Parts: sequence; C-alpha cells; structure tokens
Amino acid sequence: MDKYKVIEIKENVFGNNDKQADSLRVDLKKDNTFLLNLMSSPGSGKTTTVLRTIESLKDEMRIGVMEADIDSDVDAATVSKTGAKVIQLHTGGMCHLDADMTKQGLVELGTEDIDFVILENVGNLVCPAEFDTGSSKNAMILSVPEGHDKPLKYPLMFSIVDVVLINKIDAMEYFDFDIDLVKEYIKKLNPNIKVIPISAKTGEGMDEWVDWVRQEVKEWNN
Ligand SMILES: Nc1nc2c(ncn2[C@@H]2O[C@H](COP(=O)(O)OP(=O)(O)O)[C@@H](O)[C@H]2O)c(=O)[nH]1
Ligand SMILES: [Mg+2]
Repeated sequence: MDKYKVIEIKENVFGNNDKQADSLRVDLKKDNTFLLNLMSSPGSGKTTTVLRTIESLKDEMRIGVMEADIDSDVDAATVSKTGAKVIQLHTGGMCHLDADMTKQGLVELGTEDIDFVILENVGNLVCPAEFDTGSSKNAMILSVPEGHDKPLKYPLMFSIVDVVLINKIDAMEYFDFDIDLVKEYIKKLNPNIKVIPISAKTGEGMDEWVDWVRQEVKEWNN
C-alpha cells in the first residue's frame, strides 16, 4: 500500500486572503521551507515534472508534495512511489486553493522536516491565478499541444508567475507551435519572467529548471 493522507480542505470565506498569504510566507520563511505553487491546465505535465524534479533533487533537499485535486487521489498515488512525503488535498469542488487552504495542507503535511514543498495546484489556468496561496514562488507549465496563443487568452496567469515551463518540446514537430512568438507574448505581459523550454518526458531542459529551483531555495533560506 502506498502511504499518503487524503484531506478535505475547506475554503475560509471570511478571511482576507492577501493578508493570510503574507502571514503564511512569513511562517514559511521562519521555518526555512520554500513553497512552490505549480499551476497549469490539466494534462500539461505537472505531475510528470514533479516526478522528474524529485528525482533530480531528492539527495540534496528534503521534499514534500501537496497534490490538490477536486476529488481524485491519482497524483498522490503516483508521487508517493518516489518516497517523497506526499498528501492529497481534496478541494470539494473548488478549482483553486487560497492561502488558508494551503496552510491546512501544510499543517497536515508537516513541514518541520521539509526544505522544499511543491504544491501541484488544481489543473486550471483561470481561478488559481486569482488567489495568492502564500507560496514563496509561482510557476506554471504551458505545454506545446495547448498552442502558443495561451498568453493572450489567460494573461493573468502569465503575469503572476515567476517562471513558465514550456513543456512537451519533444512533440514540437507535430504541432504548429511558435516558441519565439510565445516567448514574445509572455515577456510583454511579464518582462522579468523566466521561460524554460523542457520535456518532462525526455528530460531535456530539466537541468536549467532544477538549477532555478536550487537557486530559489538557497535564496529563501538565506
Ligand atoms: N510527449 C510528452 N508527453 C508528456 C510530457 N510531460 C507529460 N506528458 C504526458 O502528458 C500527460 C499528462 O501529464 P501529467 O503529468 O499527468 O499532467 P498534469 O495533469 O498537468 O499533472 C501524460 O500522459 C504524460 O505522460 C512531455 O514532456 N512530453
Ligand atoms: Mg497531475
């Protein structure tokens, strides 16, 4: 049997989310725990990227994963096989996590023995962009089959993240995906953003991604 907890998290409708997010960041900083909020559409490769990231960093830092989903435990079951500490969060129909829900997850996960927590947010390019989870940094994945026009359709998501992974570049030849154009769209929305083309399948580009994570975790703990 794989070992992971499944918890039902509830939205706190009375709190001020921005304030709760700031306060969660202060607590995480004190704890030397770096929280990465990873967002994307369903199927763009979050879980596959999480698996590769754990594989690359598990000997350097203690990693925890919070898998958020409306109802299933599929991703927690997959990630628990890596040996990383993982819990499944059920949002009970909500298509995002807010800071209080994230905190409920972190309390259940237990962060005292964790340096780096990855939150795989609910698959959606709209609602998760509207709620600060209290994360140290925000990342998103855009995969090649989704098309290069997505920054034009979901500008908020592209403007609130620190890094965009362009995933499934191994499949580039089968899709009409203009990587230079997508970078141009993204930089127009968010000039300071980092864009990293990867294939979570073949591992291409993963070194640059993992270096980014390593650097951010180091800075957070300084
Ligand atoms: N060709 C290709 N397929 C990928 C890549 N990354 C993920 N996939 C596939 O895309 C599907 C969805 O991936 P998953 O990680 O579950 O996406 P999530 O829903 O965002 O967590 C799976 O069939 C993966 O094997 C990639 O880099 N290249
Ligand atoms: Mg997933």
